[in-house]
Amino acid sequence: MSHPVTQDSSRKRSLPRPEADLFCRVIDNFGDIGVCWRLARCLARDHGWHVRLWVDAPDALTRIKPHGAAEPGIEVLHWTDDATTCVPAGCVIEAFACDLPPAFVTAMAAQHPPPRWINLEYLSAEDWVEDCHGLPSHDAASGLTKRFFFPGFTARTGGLLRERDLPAQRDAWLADTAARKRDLARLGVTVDGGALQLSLFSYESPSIATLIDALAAHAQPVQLWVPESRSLTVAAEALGRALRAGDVVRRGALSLHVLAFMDQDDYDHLLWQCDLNIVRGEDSFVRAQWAARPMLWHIYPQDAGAHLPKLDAFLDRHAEGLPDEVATRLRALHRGWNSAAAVSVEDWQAVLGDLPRLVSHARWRAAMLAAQDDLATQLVMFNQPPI
Ligand code: TRH
Repeated sequence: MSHPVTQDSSRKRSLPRPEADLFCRVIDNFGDIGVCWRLARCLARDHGWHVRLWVDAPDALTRIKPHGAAEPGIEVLHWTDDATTCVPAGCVIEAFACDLPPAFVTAMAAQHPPPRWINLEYLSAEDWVEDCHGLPSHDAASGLTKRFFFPGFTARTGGLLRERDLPAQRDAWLADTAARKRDLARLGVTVDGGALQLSLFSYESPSIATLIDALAAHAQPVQLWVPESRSLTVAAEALGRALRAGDVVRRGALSLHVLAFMDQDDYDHLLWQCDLNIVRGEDSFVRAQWAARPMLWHIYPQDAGAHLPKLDAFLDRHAEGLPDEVATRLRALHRGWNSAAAVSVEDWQAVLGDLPRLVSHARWRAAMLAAQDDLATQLVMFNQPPI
């Protein structure tokens, strides 16, 4: 039974023909819908597009979408094959090769001219992305041409998802003590001014146990903020007790605070206020870079270490400009965290000692990346028919 999940579910007909149909299939976790929701918001807010967002698992969206008011310009629809019987928009975005409903592709082929069919790929820092970005692919069944859109870190890619005013928003929020305290208090975050601030949002990793040991032994008090997620099960094992939102556990210099899973905007606030963020996947990985703070990336694990070249390619770019010894320590931390090797307490102590240098580097990287056109802007330009 399909139940359209529209902003106004009482309305059967759709809004006027949208500029984009964006299809999202939730594989697991929150990244697929996290990226698609953010893209839809950028297209609507920064470019005035009306976006029809088709989601096969709308419940995943409710976890990350700011609660309350509808998002102007975005119509969220439950993607079940019989629900996609509408006139395709001028731009059809297939997120992460999710395979569009055949009937929808047939409807696309019946349009004259047909919509621009864009396949939004996963983000990678690898060099080959530049050669593949924008390439066409002929779909024999429909006779249509699909074009590949690769996010990336360089001018020869589709860029990174970023709201147009994000850097200014971030800096204004950080400068507004009252807003910061109010927004963080709502999340259960009370910052101890003398304590180092870290956040943890990773997959399961044996390194979480040594992170706890390293922070407990740290010379300075540390507050570790852990939203309810897959990190929590390993942290609970390491601490020998169950953990749930609202819990605070102290070990030496460390106080570990468990937070409820929050919406994307609130999670940005947590990232912005921390001194170092441990993130994962794709969207939180990008958001940590926009936070302009040091970070550790837990890449989405793949069999036989297939994810490691992607990790190394990112570190090659991310470490550009760092002193060699600092870059070496940051790589060792990433390699340890992203492999069975696990990270030693000494690895953590070395990188925590590098924080002042890593902070200035993170600020420089964020400003350099923000100088590039953001992904939604590039996609709007990419969508223009050839002259
Ligand atoms: O959840 P993820 O592991 O998603 C992954 C990746 O996207 C990966 O590339 C993909 O292959 C796999 O799914 C299928 O990590 P990611 O990408 O960081 O997405 C998490 C989303 O959750 C992101 O939009 C941030 C958001 N978030 C919240 O909204 N609230 C929170 O409290 C937290 C911690 C995260």
